[in-house]
Amino acid sequence: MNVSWPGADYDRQVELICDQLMNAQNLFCIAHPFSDGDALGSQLALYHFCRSLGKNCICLSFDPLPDQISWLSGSDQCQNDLPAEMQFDLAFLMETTEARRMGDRISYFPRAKTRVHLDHHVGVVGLGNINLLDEGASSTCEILYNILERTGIKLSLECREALYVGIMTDTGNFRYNNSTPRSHEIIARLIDNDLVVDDIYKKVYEQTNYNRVVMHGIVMARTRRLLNGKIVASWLTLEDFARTGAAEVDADGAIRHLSCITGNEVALLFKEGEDGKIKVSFRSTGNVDVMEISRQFNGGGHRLASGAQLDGSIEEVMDRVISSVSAVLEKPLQGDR
Ligand SMILES: [Mn+2]
Repeated sequence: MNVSWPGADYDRQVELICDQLMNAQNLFCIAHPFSDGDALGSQLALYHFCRSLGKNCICLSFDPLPDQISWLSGSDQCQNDLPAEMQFDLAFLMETTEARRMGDRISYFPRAKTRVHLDHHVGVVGLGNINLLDEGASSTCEILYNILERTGIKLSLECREALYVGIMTDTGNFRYNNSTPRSHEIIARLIDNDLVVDDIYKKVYEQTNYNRVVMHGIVMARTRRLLNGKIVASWLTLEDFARTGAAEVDADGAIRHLSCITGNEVALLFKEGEDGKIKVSFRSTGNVDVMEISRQFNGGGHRLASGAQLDGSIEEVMDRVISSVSAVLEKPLQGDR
């Protein structure tokens, strides 16, 4: 069930979680595959908070971390397994939008007596004993801040940096509409007197590697326009990755070069994966609900940004997805569109 900040229901959940957090000694946290700033930021913020109180907190992370966020303090302490003999009082499931997306990682959930699920995505079903699911929050880091604030404990610089990066990246550096008065209020408290925002900005947005630039160049050079430019699409094959030496994370954000083209309503990026599946990223400029479209292919996400994974060759998958998007765009305008 979704709860909104501020409110009595929200407060009740925060208090339940604070109780569990303050009484736990051994904790772990887990997030969706391929960490982004919010997933890793929320894990590391919890890690630093726990450490400052002498608690043991293991951050589970299984995939390579993108350079943009791997500099965060504590990243090098992430582990890809839990010690077999250790008992855990509490687990935090950060941004665990769907059990299905977690794959085998779901087997870690029962290792803790109590599980707290924090998420801000749309239509998430709680997987915890205690859930705090707030679709109005900018990020999971914002939800976690609301919990940590309630403890009354002063947050360390490392903890505040991790929360800052989560809110910053999920709001597109405070450009998106999820940059609410509340998220700015939290940011003000996170900055306090010592957080160096321009250093963080440079590390997150102005440092890139050669492979990433080349991959983004390939995506841009291949851009195709369909339906009078309402759809723009591009693709990356396994051969592109092999030839350039780029990793999957280097393609992150490449879709932005497509979605900013004037007249575009839906941008699509198709990527061949090592597992033989084709990963499709959808971005809408506002009129089209791309979450609905990606659901046709068992995907999900947000109204304006979503994804799915399909079987088939890249050509077949492109045809199928482009047909579905075209069908939506060619429908006569509804009153609510
Ligand atoms: Mn998030």
